[in-house]
Amino acid sequence: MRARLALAVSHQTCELREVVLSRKPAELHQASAKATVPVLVDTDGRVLEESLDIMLWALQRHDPLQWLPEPEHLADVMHWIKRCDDEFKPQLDRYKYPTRFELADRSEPRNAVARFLADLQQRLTETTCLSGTQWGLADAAIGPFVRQCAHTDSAWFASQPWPNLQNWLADFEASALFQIVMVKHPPWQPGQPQTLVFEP
Ligand SMILES: N[C@@H](CCC(=O)N[C@@H](CS)C(=O)NCC(=O)O)C(=O)O
Repeated sequence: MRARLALAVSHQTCELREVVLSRKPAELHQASAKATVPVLVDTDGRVLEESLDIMLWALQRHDPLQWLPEPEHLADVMHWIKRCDDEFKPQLDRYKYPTRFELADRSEPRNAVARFLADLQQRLTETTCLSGTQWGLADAAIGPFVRQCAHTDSAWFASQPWPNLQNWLADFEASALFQIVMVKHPPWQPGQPQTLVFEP
């Protein structure tokens, strides 16, 4: 979803191939040995296998809303994204699927995700958006995971003392871009007509 957000905001016309992870098509394995999603295959055959790389690829081509940080803010923005990916996301998986991790309940991963969310709340008391004064790379990279976390137990998330974070998430979910990237597509099948998305 973070990759789709950047591709959509930068209006990169893409052929979208929706993948069901339990039925990965051979073409995904051929493009990427890692075979995680998302994968982007550029017109020159270059393959990008990390969602953040896809975001940067798209925004470096066209960045009409100036999502890419100014050089002086780059380290800060990348620091938040790295914390999200390295610290928060693994705990989010444990929080979402406790039985897969042989946890008796959600309490322990909940405490872990709450620490990061509380830091985001604090950040959002200092700046309007995670990226600074306007929505940008950090917001788009982190927003989808905060959303997953919030929807795992909506009542718990709503009951936390995080008004800035709750409003930030609500604004994201109400945005036009969110509606665009949430459009559902049927799983891709070989030979089907191209599904073009994010055209200017
Ligand atoms: N760091 C990678 C993570 C990619 C990833 O793990 N994607 C998940 C879905 S969100 C996946 O493809 N899981 C299926 C699998 O690993 O087989 C990125 O951000 O692109």
